[in-house]
Amino acid sequence: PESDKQARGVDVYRTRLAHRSQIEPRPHNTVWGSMGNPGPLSAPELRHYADRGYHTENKVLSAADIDACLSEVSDITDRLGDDDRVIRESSSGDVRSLFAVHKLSDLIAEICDRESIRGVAEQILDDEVTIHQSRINLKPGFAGGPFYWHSDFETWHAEDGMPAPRALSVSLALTPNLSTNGPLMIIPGSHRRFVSCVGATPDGYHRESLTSYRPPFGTPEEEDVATLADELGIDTITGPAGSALYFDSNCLHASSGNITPYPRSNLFVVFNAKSNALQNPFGGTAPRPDHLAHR
Ligand code: 6CS
Ligand code: FE
Repeated sequence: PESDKQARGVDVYRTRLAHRSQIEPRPHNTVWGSMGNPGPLSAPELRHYADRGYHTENKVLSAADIDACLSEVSDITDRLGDDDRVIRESSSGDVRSLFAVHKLSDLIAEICDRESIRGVAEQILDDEVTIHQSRINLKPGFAGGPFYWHSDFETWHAEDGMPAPRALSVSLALTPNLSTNGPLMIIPGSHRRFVSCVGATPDGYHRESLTSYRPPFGTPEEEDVATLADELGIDTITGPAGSALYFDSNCLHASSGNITPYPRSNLFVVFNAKSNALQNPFGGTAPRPDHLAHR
């Protein structure tokens, strides 16, 4: 069984192979420890998270936090110009993502460290946590590009050497996330399956993957997305500015482009359990730079 394989140190999340394999059950838990772990979430909220793969909360950030974050981001992008941490839309040149924001801004570092944010991650992961990655995704009005279906864990396992899905993301809305401006879509319960992706990944691939609307590697087969969507449905995560979405690292998720006049800007913080420290990438590539995967 899977637990024996894990005990022998065999990789139970094989991906980026030449041929697609099946959709496999995830051998690890979603909520580590127990539903009685102390922390901000109630036991029913933890059970819902274990079942569907995410939890939402309003008013996690104040209006002052949001204004401060947005003005920091525009100062930082002005200052950095063409730095690797700044990812631009291939068509318009607008900023699409800004990585390592908790290292670029003391204010954002302080926000990430709050009980309502880091505390929830520690409760769900039942461990001390480190920040694996932080970023702001800006989806400007009229010109925001989509993000194709993927599991973040699949990428972090293959390209960063994250051993197990003992990690989660917190997405903090800096603008309203409307049904129309490219909100996150999640296949609820997909975090309990592992969908492997086809194709050996080239070194330096992150330069392409972060700007591509549908990257050639780390992208599940359409048939697999359809199978899971038919079985489990698709949830659209909307919420006012200041709301938070906590979601498992292995949820299949995506978002559409934004052609409304209303930007959709979110601060993402990825927490990884200390006991799940990065190893060599499981997809056989060289490790990605520190601003994408802090070691
Ligand atoms: O490559 C990565 O690490 C990332 N890419 C996507 C599309 N989502 C999560 C993460 O930032
Ligand atoms: Fe993602």
